[in-house]
Amino acid sequence: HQLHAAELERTFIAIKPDGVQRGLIAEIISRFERKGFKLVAIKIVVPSKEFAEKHYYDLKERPFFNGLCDFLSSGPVIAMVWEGEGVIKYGRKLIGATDPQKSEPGTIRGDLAVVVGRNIIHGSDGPETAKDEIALWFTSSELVSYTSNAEKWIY
Ligand code: RTP
Repeated sequence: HQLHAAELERTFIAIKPDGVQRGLIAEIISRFERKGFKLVAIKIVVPSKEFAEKHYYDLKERPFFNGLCDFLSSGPVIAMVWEGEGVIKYGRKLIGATDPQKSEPGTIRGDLAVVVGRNIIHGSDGPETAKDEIALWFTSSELVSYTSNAEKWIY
């Protein structure tokens, strides 16, 4: 596999079990795709509780940590890596505020979710987290480098 150019920003995005169960996979992928971001890794997995605890390690002191990890490991999750200029920050913008009651209409959570404990999607919150989360969920051989022709018109 070709190494990706260092300047191509990548973020980790997961559709949580509620988003998968509700049939929102295509809807969510479509929003990232139409924006012009590029999908470079994708898989469906049921994370173990231990794995969920690793993913949410930074929140281990929060009162909702245990319930959150139970929830993430309760069913299939779509794990993805998206690439593109500004994808970490803008991906968060597409997703909307953590609490769906506060996320704007037009965002994924604003349009499709109601409560914070069932907010259908996760996105890395910065470059360091993105790097760590991509490494936690994917091996380097699962990340695909390819040239898309649309890129020269969108980027
Ligand atoms: P995420 O990591 O899932 O993208 O969400 P986030 O950055 O927008 O929010 P964060 O503060 O990192 O919280 C992670 C997830 O924990 C759940 N949560 N529950 N009060 C609660 O019950 C509560 N607060 C947060 C949410 O599922 C949130 O996405």
